[in-house]
Amino acid sequence: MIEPPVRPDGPPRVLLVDPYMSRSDPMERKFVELYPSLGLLTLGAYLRDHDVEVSMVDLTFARDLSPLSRALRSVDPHLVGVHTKTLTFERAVQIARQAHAAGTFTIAGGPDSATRIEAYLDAGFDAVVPGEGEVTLLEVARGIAAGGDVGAVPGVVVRRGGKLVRGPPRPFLKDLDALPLPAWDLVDMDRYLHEWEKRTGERRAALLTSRGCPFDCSWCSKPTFGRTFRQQSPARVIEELVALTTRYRVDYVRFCDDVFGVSRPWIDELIDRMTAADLGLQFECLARVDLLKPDLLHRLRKVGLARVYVGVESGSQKMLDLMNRGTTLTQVERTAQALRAEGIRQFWFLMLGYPGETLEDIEATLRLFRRFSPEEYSVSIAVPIPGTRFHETVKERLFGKKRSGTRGSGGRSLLYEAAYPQGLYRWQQARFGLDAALGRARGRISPELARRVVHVADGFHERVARPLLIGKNRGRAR
Ligand code: B12
Ligand code: SF4
Repeated sequence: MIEPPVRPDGPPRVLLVDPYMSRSDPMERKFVELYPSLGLLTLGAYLRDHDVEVSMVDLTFARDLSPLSRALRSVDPHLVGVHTKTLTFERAVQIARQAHAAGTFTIAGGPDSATRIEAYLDAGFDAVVPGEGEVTLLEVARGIAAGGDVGAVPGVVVRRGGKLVRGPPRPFLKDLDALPLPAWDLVDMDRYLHEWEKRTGERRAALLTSRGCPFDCSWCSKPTFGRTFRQQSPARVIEELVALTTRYRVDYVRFCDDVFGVSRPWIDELIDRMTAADLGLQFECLARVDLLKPDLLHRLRKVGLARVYVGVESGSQKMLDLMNRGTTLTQVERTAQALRAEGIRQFWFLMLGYPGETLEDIEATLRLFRRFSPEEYSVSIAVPIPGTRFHETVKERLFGKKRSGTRGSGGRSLLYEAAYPQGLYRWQQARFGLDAALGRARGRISPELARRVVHVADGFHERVARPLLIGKNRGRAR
């Protein structure tokens, strides 16, 4: 634990760090969409509004940690605050070490440290903020700059004498409209926009209109905001969209909310305001099939909705119910049809290997996928994230320590003893891949050829792959 240095030299100086490095992550780079961390940009803006000097090291485009060493020298911060995701744990720890070597207090926040507080404190961080960060970080920054102890600040966790010491709970912000616009100038926005322009021809940026999610899917980890849900007003959202279009010539935005458009009156007002503002934007969002009514999709398309991420998850109603998803196959079908009719691209999330799933359930998912042939999709092997009901259900059946975390699986490895061996799920993923490839080839190959390929692949599945791959667990739905 670093003793907070007494530096009665002006306002607190905070250095925020995003440890994600796209270059050192060649496997993920293909899949990860590059946007600066909205959490850090909002934290930075909030601190600045309260007279804190804020700098940021965004490692997204960096090759090594040299930008951090430079910033530690030039900024001489009172405190280094690191955003954490499971993927970046090791780098976060290296950052804490470098900051300590420079005599600086280190604090971790974000989804990974929120679920593994002790791991971060054990690895050398002085404190963790597992919840909403704005007010807590401000109070910590002021406390550290004044040379005080921050162990009792609400929302902070530290280790004292080997024990975890938690400050009192930090209430959630009541009014998200009171938050300033993200401090985009803290990162290299030109570089992000340039990368997007190169890839898609569009200048893309991300924004959030809400925090949290009121639904309760049993595999979903919501470490920071839990089941709480707060929204900005549609007017505040328009203010942010106008700023992005005028300052950065953004022409495509991603609404990064956990679920976009939870409230129908809210989204109707947003659409009215977007129509009036006439920003010429296209946009994408993640939404639920129970909320995406056809008339709403029609209105959204008219104001620029180009693509929707939909959590379809399974083609079996039994599985949707086991996941506590709260959606029906009828809603999935209605939404998929409406999206197709409106010409909006659909990206489906599908999941295999959830407890209770049989081969017949997987076939039902494949049939649904074939019927609607979404433009994009991801089919992952279910990942039991600590803290979720799914994890609770299978925690006695997790594979060895290395595989039991959420780390590195990316939905490609089986992390617990499920109904079938990993090879069976990988093979099923390949079957979805074949269908998707045939869907993409539509127009270039004859429908008859496509049908024959599917027929041969299904025959191979029935006669060879399935008997070979289900192994000893034949027919056991766990
Ligand atoms: C939008 C989003 C994305 C977007 C944009 C990401 C970005 N650069 O902002 C995209 C689609 C690109 C994306 C990609 C990925 N994401 Co993502 N994403 C989200 C999502 C839905 C919202 C994130 C967000 O902006 N939240 C709102 C802000 C305000 O909250 P916040 O970031 O948590 O920050 C607050 C607090 O945590 C805290 N805080 C945060 N940092 C710090 C630091 C300090 C010092 C302090 C004191 C406080 C603090 O204060 C902030 C303000 O109150 C979350 C789910 C969620 N609801 O959080 C998943 C989530 C963060 N993503 C996740 C994952 C796994 C990924 C990927 C690794 C997926 C992949 N394999 O492609 C990549 C990683 C990309 C990267 N650059 O790191 C996981 C992380 C799980 C984990 N434990 O690591 C989450 C939690 C989803 C989940 N439940 O699985 N993601
Ligand atoms: S999966 Fe989506 S809808 Fe379900 S609880 Fe998580 S964020 Fe909410």
